[in-house]
Amino acid sequence: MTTAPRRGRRRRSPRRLIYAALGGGALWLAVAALGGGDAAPARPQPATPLHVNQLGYLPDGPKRATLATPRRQPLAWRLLDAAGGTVAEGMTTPRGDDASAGRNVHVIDFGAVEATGDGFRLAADGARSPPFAIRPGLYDAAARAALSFFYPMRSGVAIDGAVAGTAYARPAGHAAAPGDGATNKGDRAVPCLPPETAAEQYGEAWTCDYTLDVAGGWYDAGDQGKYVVNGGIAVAQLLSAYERTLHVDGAGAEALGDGGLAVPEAGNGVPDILDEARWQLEFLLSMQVPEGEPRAGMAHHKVHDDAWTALPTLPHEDPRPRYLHRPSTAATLNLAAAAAQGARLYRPHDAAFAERLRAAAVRAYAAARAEPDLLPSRDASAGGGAYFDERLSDEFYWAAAELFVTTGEPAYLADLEASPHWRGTAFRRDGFDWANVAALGRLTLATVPSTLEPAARAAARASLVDAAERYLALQQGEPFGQPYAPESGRYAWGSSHLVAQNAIVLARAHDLSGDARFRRAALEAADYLFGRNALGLSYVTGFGARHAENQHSRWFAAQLDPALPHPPRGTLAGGPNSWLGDAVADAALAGCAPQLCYIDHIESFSTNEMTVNWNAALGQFAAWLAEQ
Ligand code: 9MR
Repeated sequence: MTTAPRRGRRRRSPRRLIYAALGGGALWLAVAALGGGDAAPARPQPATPLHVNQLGYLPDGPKRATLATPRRQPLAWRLLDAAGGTVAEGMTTPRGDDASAGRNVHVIDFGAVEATGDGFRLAADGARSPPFAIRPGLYDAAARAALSFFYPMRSGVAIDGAVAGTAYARPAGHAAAPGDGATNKGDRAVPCLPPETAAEQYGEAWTCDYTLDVAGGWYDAGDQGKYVVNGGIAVAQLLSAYERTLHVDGAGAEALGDGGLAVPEAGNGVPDILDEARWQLEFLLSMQVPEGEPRAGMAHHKVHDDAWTALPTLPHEDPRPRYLHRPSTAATLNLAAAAAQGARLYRPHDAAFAERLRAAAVRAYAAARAEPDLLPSRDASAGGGAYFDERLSDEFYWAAAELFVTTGEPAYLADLEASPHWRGTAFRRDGFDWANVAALGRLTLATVPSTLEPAARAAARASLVDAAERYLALQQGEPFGQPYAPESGRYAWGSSHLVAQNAIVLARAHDLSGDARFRRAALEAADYLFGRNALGLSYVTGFGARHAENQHSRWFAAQLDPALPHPPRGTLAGGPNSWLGDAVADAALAGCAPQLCYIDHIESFSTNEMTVNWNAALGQFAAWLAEQ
């Protein structure tokens, strides 16, 4: 089950990480993480105990910082300008022991400051913060970068250095046609798993007798798999960022128009974010089982290599065979939801494409209803993530919501009304993600005009505002200002995007209610992502004085090979993960308090990966931030 690393590589590769699937287990196993006598990486330490949003603060927004110190009494603080002069001063508010950081902390509130400029620092308890700005427009570049992240993630096409930046130019990955004899197999005619492999991974000798052209789409993450569930939520959040600009007065930051992003289609008359989303939607459509085949209309769960490849491996150098995995109801409903949403948004730009999306969504939804519990497998994790999910009521709800809003068909409304999510809350305390998607349906019902009855629409809106109240209350208990306090007390895999998701709910509640508390709460949530956290690190590459830059990736792998680039500016790191789950994290972080369970190391895939769904959350949030 272990994949041998490729031999005879041209590039220097000081460390290699090899994965094996655990037969019968969902976890990934790092079998050779620290080769060559490398010392285990040290436990990360903040550079200063005074933590700020390293981008800065908006003049009319909240301005808070967090100080870690053993001292229990209020302490004096000063705000210094770039020349070192005192602009403001005050006393800290002690907040006691913070379980998320494992430290005694104080909050500094300098919200009354009216000065603007760059190069401010806070000073307190003998410490100084990193520099930061107080001015408008702080998030414009971050929004553009976070949403331009997807282009260098494209599969099946050469990445143009003139668009993405010269360091990001690369040949097309997985683009070879059958018969080319290329080492890189290409996604143009991908077969289904061999039955003996399916028997091991799915418990049945499943296969198919067709191949599909599934070239295109985005690579998921640091690996080169393409997964319909994760790809679906990612594209849906990009579509939602755009859709908001159609329905919210004053929304419509230029970043979301034509020419706002670094994509090759800029200037074609179509909003760039729709150009980018289409690249992925076309891939999702290609994963649908063709008419006349068993399970026609369902979507294959995923396509990826048969075994994990070593780091680094550029997409066009991946030599492994790739297979379609068994269709799943979850993937089918993701396709239905994302395609249904796309159908209403592309109609003004390309009616034929919109119609293809609508028809595919209708077909997928019907196929999912016909086979409502075809699950992925926990054990299909050789060469790709399992994306196992066994609770599908939320996927049904999301798909029915998108189809109802797009088509107005009463049958979808009937399904919605019968869903356990129709009345219950759709917003989890811990944040929505690829496996928990009811929030996406609820956000659409609450914010997109439709033929929903006024009372039902009002209920959806009230539930959104109610969720925002709950995130606000969580945030008030967090001295670092993140609206994220998981029930278990432990931070999840991809925690940084869960902060962004809860912030998006706050932002959308502000859109609906105009309640300024929600706007301030969403703004303060950004502080955590950009450096006001226990590690004093911005989780967004290229933004902030100290930022993550070694996210787990097979091709943005500068840490392993200096000839390769770091992840692009605007890449969100997964962030602290209390469960750890890779050899580097296990060695460096054992016993960590939740916020400290993170290491900016390329081999720490459980704390420091990058993926399209996390960046979609960041991009949607940052687009809102840029507008403030
Ligand atoms: O984001 C996924 C997270 O919710 C799961 O806990 C984790 C383990 O199964 O997998 C994450 O997804 C990874 C996927 O399996 C493979 N591509 C990279 C993804 C991000 O780490």
